[in-house]
Amino acid sequence: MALKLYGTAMSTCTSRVLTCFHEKSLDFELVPVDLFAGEHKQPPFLAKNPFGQIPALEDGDLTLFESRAITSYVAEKFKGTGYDLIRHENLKEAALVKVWTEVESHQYNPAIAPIVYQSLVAPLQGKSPDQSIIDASVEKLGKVLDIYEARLTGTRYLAGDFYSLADLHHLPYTYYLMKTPAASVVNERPHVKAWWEDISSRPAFKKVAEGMKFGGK
Ligand code: GS8
Repeated sequence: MALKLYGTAMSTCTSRVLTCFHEKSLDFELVPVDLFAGEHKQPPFLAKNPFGQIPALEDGDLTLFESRAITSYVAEKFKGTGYDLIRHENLKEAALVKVWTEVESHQYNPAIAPIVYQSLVAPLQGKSPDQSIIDASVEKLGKVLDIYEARLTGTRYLAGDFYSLADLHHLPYTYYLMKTPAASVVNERPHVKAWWEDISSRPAFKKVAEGMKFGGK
């Protein structure tokens, strides 16, 4: 039975999982969830994720939510298929992949998400972007990216000289960030910029990015 992902292609967290599917060359079905109609807050979807957020995965009788938990499951279950995202044959490299996936989750995402929300989502909801939130988040993100710049001076990717789930998890939010004036925070750091250009040009992500449009942008 094919994997079923409930979500929408424009959503960052859904795109994270879709990119993983493409890296692994898996068959899957994307079941659309209409956020604008509030479908994610209705009982059928709440039965899949009680927190009422997309995406959710169904694999036979297993239901999962949390995009990063889903990608980890998929990368592990299909470790012999497609690109190895978790370095499953090397314990130390696998541990570094975990370190940098945690960094994305706890350092990078909290800094970048408010910039994307204020710049692209708030206007769609008829609200004006709050520049003070954007400015504070850009400063926070800059500090995180100073550490990335130093790291990427020594290795081509975050966990080492190999692309991994750690890099992949950054793709959707950074893709939207690069459509805003805050893109300078990436462009000003040469190793971060080269890393971004490299990871965002992988065919798996290019396919996913075609569906990532916010109000036509
Ligand atoms: C976050 C899911 C999330 O924020 C994950 O899966 O990684 N930590 C979770 N989903 C958003 C769309 S992401 O673009 C969502 O469902 N928002 C609607 C809402 O919260 O009501």
